[in-house]
Amino acid sequence: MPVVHGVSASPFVRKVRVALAEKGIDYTLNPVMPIGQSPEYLRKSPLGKVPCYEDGDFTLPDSSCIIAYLERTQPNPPLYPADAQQFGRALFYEEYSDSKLSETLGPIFFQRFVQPRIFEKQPDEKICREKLEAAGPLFDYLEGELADREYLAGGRFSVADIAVGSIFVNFGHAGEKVDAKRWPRLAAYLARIHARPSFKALIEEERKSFGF
Ligand SMILES: N[C@@H](CCC(=O)N[C@@H](CS)C(=O)NCC(=O)O)C(=O)O
Repeated sequence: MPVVHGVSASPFVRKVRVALAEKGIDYTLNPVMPIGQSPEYLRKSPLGKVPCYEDGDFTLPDSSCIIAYLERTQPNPPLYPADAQQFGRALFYEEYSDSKLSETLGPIFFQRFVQPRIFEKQPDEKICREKLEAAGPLFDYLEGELADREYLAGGRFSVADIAVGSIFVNFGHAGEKVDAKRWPRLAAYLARIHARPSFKALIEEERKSFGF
């Protein structure tokens, strides 16, 4: 059975787990922490990051690479739009989430969740306030992109929704949620995406294991 290396709280690990669930692929989770990895793990994942996917003697790091690989091994249901332009848009939303959203929302999760639980430190709320302020324009952007669409690209659930949905799970774990008065489309979209069985099962599993 394939193995996903990485802890469940990582939004990048969650991306891969959601894709596997959507495609109905069984796997086991090996909860490798993203710090102090063993030399053996670094040989599999040379950038020292989680997730890394392992199937027999095949190893592949990086959530985006892993999901693209899974699409080739198990094409149904597709997680990338067939239309060339929508395919490109889906890849861009994935990148927007993995870079811009992650850089902005990630530190809030780090302060509120990682600092107290892993490093036994109080969160720095000044950093959280600054990042929440910086998140406003990003939420405005997503609100505009969604318009009246159910999914971000291609008219169906795709890697774009996996990436965006996953980073917002961490936002929730950090005790935050998107203000539905200010960003009604984004808030409704996230509720829809997180209600899918693939996301819902992981969110419930994580909340339970974190004692929420
Ligand atoms: N582009 C990578 C990013 C993965 C990533 O940044 N993972 C974090 C945990 S959420 C990590 O392993 N950080 C450790 C490090 O940067 O050294 C992917 O999509 O898998």
